[in-house]
Amino acid sequence: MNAQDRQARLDAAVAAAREAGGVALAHFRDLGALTVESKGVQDLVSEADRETERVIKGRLTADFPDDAFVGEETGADRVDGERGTWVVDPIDGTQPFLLGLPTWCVSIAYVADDDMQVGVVYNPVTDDLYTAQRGGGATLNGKPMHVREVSSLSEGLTGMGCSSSTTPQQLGHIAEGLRAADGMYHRCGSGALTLAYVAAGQLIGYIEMHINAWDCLAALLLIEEAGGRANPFLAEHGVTGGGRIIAGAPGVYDKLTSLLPA
Ligand code: LIP
Repeated sequence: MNAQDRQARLDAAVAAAREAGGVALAHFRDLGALTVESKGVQDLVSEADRETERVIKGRLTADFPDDAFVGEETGADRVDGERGTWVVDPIDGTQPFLLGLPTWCVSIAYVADDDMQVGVVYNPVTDDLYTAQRGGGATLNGKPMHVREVSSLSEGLTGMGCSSSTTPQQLGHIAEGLRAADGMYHRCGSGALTLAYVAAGQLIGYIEMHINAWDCLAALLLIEEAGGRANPFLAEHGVTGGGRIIAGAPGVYDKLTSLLPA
């Protein structure tokens, strides 16, 4: 992918994230009007998710009609491995969103040539915009951001994700190992936003037994372009799959990996 095409997609992703973020924020300010549906254990959805995704998909497919699209709410559209693909979670952190908590975001990734090329994570509540393009570094609100320089889990907070895909035994194993290493966990309900906190140097790492591609691909690029390390999630799971995720400062990456049960 050339630099001009990559920049055009970054610009479009930022515009789409801000436009859709405004739509989601309006719903966030009027939660009582939403009908909440369950997709499973601790897995909720509302019309806010679907409307926000429609806004993003409408803008990006109009700007780039030859691109493919994967969205948490609308699924995979023309994904064939040959086209560039948008991978989108319109509201990551649906549960905090529906509870009126501020830790949710819009996550937009662009994947081409078997690699994440563009990543945008936007929190409309705080108006914090995290962006990265492959080879171009990572920014928070337009300023360069870098992962924290640490060598021990005791030097900061480690983000953890947990869903019904994580067993009680796996969660216990992770928590026990983290505490034994004098670490401490942080969970906000949005994997994308927590990963962005790692890229910004606020947390030192993130681990979860199973996360979906639309939750994490944008933020994984943020971390890599901010000097961090991550498991080869895209190679392992593609743009529609899911699985374990390990990401963080280089000095603690191996320690983070050791926390996850086999
Ligand atoms: C969330 C993920 C997070 C996981 C939550 C939830 P959603 O995505 O970002 O990593 O721990 O259980 O799945 O459902 O809010 O889009």
